[in-house]
Amino acid sequence: MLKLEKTWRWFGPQDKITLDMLVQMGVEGVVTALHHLPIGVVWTKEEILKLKNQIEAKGLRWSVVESLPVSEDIKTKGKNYAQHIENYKISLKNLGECGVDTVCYNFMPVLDWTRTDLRFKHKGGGEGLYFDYPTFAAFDVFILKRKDADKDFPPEILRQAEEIFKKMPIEEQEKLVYNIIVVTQGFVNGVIDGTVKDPKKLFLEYISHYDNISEAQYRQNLKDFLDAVIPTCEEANVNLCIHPDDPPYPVLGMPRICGCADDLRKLRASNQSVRNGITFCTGSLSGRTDNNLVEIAREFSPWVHFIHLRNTQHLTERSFYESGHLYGSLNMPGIVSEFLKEQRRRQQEGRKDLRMPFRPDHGIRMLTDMDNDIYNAGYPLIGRLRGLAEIDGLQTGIAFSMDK
Ligand code: DNO
Repeated sequence: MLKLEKTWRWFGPQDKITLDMLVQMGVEGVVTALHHLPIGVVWTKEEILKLKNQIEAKGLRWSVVESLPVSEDIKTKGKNYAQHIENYKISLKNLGECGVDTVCYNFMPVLDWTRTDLRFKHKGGGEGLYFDYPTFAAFDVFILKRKDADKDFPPEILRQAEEIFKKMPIEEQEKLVYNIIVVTQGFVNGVIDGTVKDPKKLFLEYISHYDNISEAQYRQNLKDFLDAVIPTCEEANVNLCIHPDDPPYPVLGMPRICGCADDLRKLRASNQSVRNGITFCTGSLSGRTDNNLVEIAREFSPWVHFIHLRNTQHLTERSFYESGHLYGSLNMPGIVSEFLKEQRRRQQEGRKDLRMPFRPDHGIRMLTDMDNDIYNAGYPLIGRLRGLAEIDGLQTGIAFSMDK
């Protein structure tokens, strides 16, 4: 029975969740990266094969690279632009020659994903990630004190932000800075790590690199990046797939250009190779209540090379918490059905890329996840295992009735 490949994000040999554990859990493909290498350098075949052999020795496949990070110099056309593009191309070529064929990246300025609370209490006792828009405004306007930040928020949100800020003890403010600028970024190859003395200052400096980059210019930068690397993907048989912006609209005065159907249309129009693909991240795209995810999945499924599945519960138009995998504001059966249909279409068309790897994205911290602090924020063992099992059950049921 044709089903989406079951994958799991593994943070490499340091990860407390071992490859043996993944085998036990029924994982088929591993999603990982050369996490120990700094952004911008070449991934040599030797390094790639070292990790790949480790994965394959357990009977698993290195299914997706998440991520081959795009440096700030590439995004902003900074001084190392040409060198970093060249290195990116070599890394893609090396990955392809080593048989790793799917590469995820994002094009979010400075920040990757953003949350205001990493331990939001659920009714049942579990904990998960939370994005509260007024708290984020409080961070931007009153804590970071970014110039003109107040102009970016509606008056009612600003009023709430001020209230929140007034009641926020200094330790809470520091925690918010840490949550937004450091901890969610570090393990995903962020530009600022925990060793930096004054993260706010450095962060504002990075933000200032975007002062003169308009949305149109930023789209052009993405197109230039794609036009430079996609020919290498074609030669090396590598599918590149952009991760949507999270949250999917501009934040901190910088452009964000991959957050809705229209953005994805522009992305596809800018370079029409099938290698110019998409990581369909339900959680990220759901950060806008006007995004209809089933429709977006239907429209773009031919170019989706990788799928992140998780649910969110909307609280207001822009605030939400991550509610596990099956239950929440999103129609998960509808979304999964679209990809199972796409798999069958690909089979009929004779396409080779039938795996369509999905991973349970994030998870609720629950049960023995609570016993210690050994997992990356958003990536607990039990919460994700529950998501893997739920989605696999869902897809098995749907695939069974489709093929009957
Ligand atoms: C968050 C992840 C992202 C993703 C990158 C891809 O949990 O989905 O950090 O890995 O944006 O480059």
